[in-house]
Amino acid sequence: MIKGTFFCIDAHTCGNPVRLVTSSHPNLKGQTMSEKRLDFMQNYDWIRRGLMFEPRGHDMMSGAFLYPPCNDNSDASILFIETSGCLPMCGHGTIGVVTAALENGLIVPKNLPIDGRNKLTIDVPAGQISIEYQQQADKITAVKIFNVASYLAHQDVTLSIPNLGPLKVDVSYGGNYYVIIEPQENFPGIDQWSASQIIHWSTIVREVAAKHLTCIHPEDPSVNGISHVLWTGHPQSGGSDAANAVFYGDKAIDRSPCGTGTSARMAQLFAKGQLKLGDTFVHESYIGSQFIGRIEQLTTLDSDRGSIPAIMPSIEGWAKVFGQNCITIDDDDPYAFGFVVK
Ligand code: PYC
Repeated sequence: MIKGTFFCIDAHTCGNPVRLVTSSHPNLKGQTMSEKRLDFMQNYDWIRRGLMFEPRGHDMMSGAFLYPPCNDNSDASILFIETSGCLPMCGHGTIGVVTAALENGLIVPKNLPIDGRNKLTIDVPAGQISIEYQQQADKITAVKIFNVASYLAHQDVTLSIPNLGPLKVDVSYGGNYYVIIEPQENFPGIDQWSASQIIHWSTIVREVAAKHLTCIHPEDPSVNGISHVLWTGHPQSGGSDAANAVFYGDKAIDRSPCGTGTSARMAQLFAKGQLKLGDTFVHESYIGSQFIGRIEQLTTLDSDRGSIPAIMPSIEGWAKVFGQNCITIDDDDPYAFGFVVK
């Protein structure tokens, strides 16, 4: 029995894949994207596994469904589907989805440009985000995300990593929780480690961090857990302020500079006095592509232990659409729901 046929637009954001699924949307229960995400994870996760993992996807695959807006003042909603699960927020995914959707008439902005700036408001599981985009003829040339409130959750924690030694880390939130590791005695920087070393140590660091550190979003407990590891190092390209390699899923290094990772990194650097309100932060990916980050505003998050200082970051990047796909998930295929080679 065929389970489903999915039309998709394939794109990449600064090198990292984005598969926008444009048909066969499951009818999700809930009023908010946070509730709809939980319904998808409980009842439709086979779609994510089928479209993201091999043989239809690969280790880095990342995608999304567009849904109608949840709030009256929004233009659309996004549900993220990735090899790492259904993320509360994905920056490179948003840039790719907005580009592919606008270029194909799948989002029609409710409002005319304001002060010459094209704007959208989008509901995502982590909250409501604003977008500004630039367009030349029929192409979207840049997308800037005004992301959710981002904050430093744990500071200067020493983790004991078997066969590597102690690592001093921070944990920061930018739409997902990131363990952030800067160069130190047992880590020389991403420029000195191969991709396979980063992947090897990331799985161990994430496991150890998850055992020792609790991360629950103060305003939405369904957003919880350390999913990503962000390693830092010296930038290779001119104009970059910093470089990073973000590990996600089981074997992926983000080819883009990572939108939620860049937000988390700016929140960490702000909390440690190394960035201030209004600063820009050009962040470089493992392949040298760049996002422009900025600390737009300061805010607080309410928690049961009082208010937590946070930043409102923006991240700007570009995406290119390169193909269309019609993918069938047929359960007579032994690999219908994907596999991971470890
Ligand atoms: O850009 O936020 C991001 C992201 C998360 C995982 C991969 N990319």
